[in-house]
Parts: sequence; structure tokens; C-alpha cells
Amino acid sequence: MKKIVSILITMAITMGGGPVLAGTFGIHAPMVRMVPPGQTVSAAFMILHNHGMQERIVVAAHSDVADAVELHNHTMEDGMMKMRRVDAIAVAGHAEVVLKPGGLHIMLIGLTRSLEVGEKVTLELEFADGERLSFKAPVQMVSGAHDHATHDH
Ligand SMILES: [Cu+2]
Repeated sequence: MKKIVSILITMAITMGGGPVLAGTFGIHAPMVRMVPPGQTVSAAFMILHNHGMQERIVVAAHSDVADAVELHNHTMEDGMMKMRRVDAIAVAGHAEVVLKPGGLHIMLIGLTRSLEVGEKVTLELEFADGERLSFKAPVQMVSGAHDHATHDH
């Protein structure tokens, strides 16, 4: 019996992410920033939680609400907050990476329709091993700095 268990574990490791992914990679508190009608750019935030031992690398994100979906980060350059595209977001084993305003985020460029507070937008993360993880993120008012954000005052 012990032998069978160890064979199964070996198989799971050899298969890479496989069906194990959904069980070992969690997406917490996902949200899409509400933007006024007519604004064509928004962003998505969430906490990526890798419950597994192996590092997981997000290489792309997808959604049908935007023409282009990019992984972005904010960095300070000459005292100015600049947003730039990143190739990947790596989440080490048993670690969390927070996507939040002013930091890492998923950029939704060229919204294909207007957003409504409370609606759920389908997002998909694509990992380096080709695995894809689909989930729903509610549209919310999000405070905090972002280049494309509107300000209330
Ligand atoms: Cu951005």
C-alpha cells in the first residue's frame, strides 16, 4: 500500500502542475477596479497563494472584457511612480504575492464593454508550464494610487 502511494506522488510530481494545480494554488480576494463608462483601461488585484512546494510562475493573464491583458508593476524612478509591463510574476513555494494598487497588478487594456459594480468578470491566469486557472473577480470601487485611476476630489 505504501508503495502505491509513493508511486502516485511520483506521478503527480512528474506531471508537473496538472490537476494538482487547482488544489495547490489559491486566488484570494480577486477584484476588478470599477471605472466610469467610457474609460477603456482598468486593473485587477488579488492575492496569489501557492500552497504547493514548487514555485509557480504566472506568465500571462486573459479576459474577454479587454482587448489586451498584461502583467504590470509599479516602480519608483527619479521619485516618480512608473508603471511597466513585466514578463512574469513568480510565486515561490508556500508563499503569497499580493497584487494591489501601486504594486503588481493585472492591466485590462481596451475594455470591450463598460463595467458594473458587483458584476463578476472572468479572468484566467496562465502559468509557465501551460497550465491555466480560471476564476471570477467582482467589479469593485478600489481606492489607491494607479496611473489610470480617477480621483474623487
Ligand atoms: Cu498597469
